[in-house]
Amino acid sequence: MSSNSAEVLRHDWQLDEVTALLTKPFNDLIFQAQTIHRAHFDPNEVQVSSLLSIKTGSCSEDCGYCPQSARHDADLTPEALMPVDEVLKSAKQAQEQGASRFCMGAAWRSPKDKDIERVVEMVQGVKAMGMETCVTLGMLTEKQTKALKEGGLDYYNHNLDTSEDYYSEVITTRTYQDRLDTLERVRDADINVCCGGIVGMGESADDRANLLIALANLRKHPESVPINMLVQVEGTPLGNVESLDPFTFIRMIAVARILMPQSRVRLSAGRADMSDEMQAFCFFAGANSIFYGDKLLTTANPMSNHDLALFDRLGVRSAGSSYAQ
Ligand code: SAM
Ligand code: DTB
Ligand code: SF4
Repeated sequence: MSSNSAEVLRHDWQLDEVTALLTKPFNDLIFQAQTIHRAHFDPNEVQVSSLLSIKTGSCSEDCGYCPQSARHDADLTPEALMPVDEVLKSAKQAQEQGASRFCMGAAWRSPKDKDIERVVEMVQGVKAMGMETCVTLGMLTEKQTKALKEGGLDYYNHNLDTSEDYYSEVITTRTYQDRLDTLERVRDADINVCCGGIVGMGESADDRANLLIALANLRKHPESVPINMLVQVEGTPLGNVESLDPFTFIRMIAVARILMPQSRVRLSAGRADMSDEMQAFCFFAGANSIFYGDKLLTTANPMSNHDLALFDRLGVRSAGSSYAQ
């Protein structure tokens, strides 16, 4: 099956259809998502990616959820771009613990060309270890995108974060269109796209549906779709929003699976605050990827040995990362 075969993949989802899915009786929704999941993936395999913050804090953007913005007051020690050898040491450790993909994140609005040179060295080093590579560096120029591709980058993470309507409530220093433009450049350079969003930021049900629509109606579905539950960080504007009903989160995972049947749907940030049972439900709803390792970028993630024990209890194996073909 081609990764974009017309009989399977749609790019014309409408709000009424997606709302109908998100509000279906829970059992019907989960059954539908699990059925689609099984048609495309081994239901007992979950791909594991490890994250490292290679440049931390002092970011000029004002993303309301993010502890790394210089405009907020989170308790965080800024750190300059890490030396290549330290990054590679960390990647080796992640590989020894069982990660198949190493994701490097930088708190930049957009990188400088000289930053890209160092990031390319990191990508080359991680690839040489036999791991897949992902970076998230903010907005990219065409030249930078090409340099990353030539360096062997497998995935670029750039999230839409929320619906276009709600976006300006959360971020004012760059536009939704800026994000779409970077995603286009990444697609044009033939780098796999990792693109998702955050829920639990005080958005409406329509905003959640419209986020999923924006993702699924991209010209090609992102190969990797991280669904983050907001990690509420003290000192950020969203540090104290009302928590989301866990079932709403599980429904988002299920509908992401239905809309983008061949994509890896990642149960991303927020797992440290989720019960094992809730995570198991997310896997049943079609999530088949996680961030693994004791830290996300700056906040806590479940301990690796806890995740390994959970996989064991669920009979889940960690998978390579292939996109469903
Ligand atoms: N600076 C780059 C950018 O924003 O594109 C890359 C790093 S940024 C930290 C990557 C993503 O992390 C954001 O787009 C957002 O989706 C996610 N993120 C950041 N803070 C979060 C939080 N508190 N809870 C959940 N997700 C968060
Ligand atoms: C994504 O969608 N989630 C990750 C990754 N892509 C870069 C980041 C989550 C960050 C959570 C807050 C923190 O640890 O700073
Ligand atoms: Fe900066 Fe990225 Fe955080 Fe926004 S999400 S403040 S761009 S590090």
